[in-house]
Amino acid sequence: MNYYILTLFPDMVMDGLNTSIIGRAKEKGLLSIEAVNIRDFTENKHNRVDDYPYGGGAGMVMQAQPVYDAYRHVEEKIGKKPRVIYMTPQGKTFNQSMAEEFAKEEELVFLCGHYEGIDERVLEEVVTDYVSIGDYVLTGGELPAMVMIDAISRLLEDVLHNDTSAEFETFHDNLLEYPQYSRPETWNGKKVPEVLLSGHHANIEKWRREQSIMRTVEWRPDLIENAVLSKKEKQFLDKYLEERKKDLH
Ligand code: 6GU
Repeated sequence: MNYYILTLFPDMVMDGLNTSIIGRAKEKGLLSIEAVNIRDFTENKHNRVDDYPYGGGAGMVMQAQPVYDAYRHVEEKIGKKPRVIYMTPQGKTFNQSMAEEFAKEEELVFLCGHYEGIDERVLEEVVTDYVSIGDYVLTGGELPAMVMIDAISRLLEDVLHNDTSAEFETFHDNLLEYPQYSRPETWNGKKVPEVLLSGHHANIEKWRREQSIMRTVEWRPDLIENAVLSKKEKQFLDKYLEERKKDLH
């Protein structure tokens, strides 16, 4: 995977992505990240990238020309039209399925805006995907791009040590993860659930799935209708919802 980030703050993204697992994946050659400074593509003496909005209004708008030339620089380097993701609170909300879809690409270009946005004409010309990371407003697209790169990169082959760990976690089957316990067996007067000490793998698996189902019902009820459940698990869910309804009355 080769990531390109079009940004006014290349140090911010490069510093953030050089640490931890993503930094190690870079060193291992599993992915590459290049930040392209949009300001390097200005054609005016003062390297200005923004100007007043036509029609008036607050704030400044990033101009089309430097954004387009920065994009073209990347396109020429790659030798084909890449997927270009514009980070904007107006976009489609990023989720795990989108991360899985983006992880299939060979190149991804992230366009990070600032100020009140970017001239619409260049967006129409280059952007293929409009993506938000949630319903709140940020000062720029750099943090969202870093969030997305983290979520996508951990799905790439060999990036995580444990090659199965991405499969058995939160959002797999649209369920939240089950609770985890480690030593000691008793901490602060609280014991680890007995079944986990039993060594009975089938029972442990069943208990974990049921915990995932209950947790999803309690914490993220919006996910449960799309959960991927076996017939037995569906029965467990129905019974749990039934009992819960009684308890609430
Ligand atoms: Cl993707 N960009 C910006 N600038 N703000 C955001 C966002 C993205 N997602 C939520 N807020």
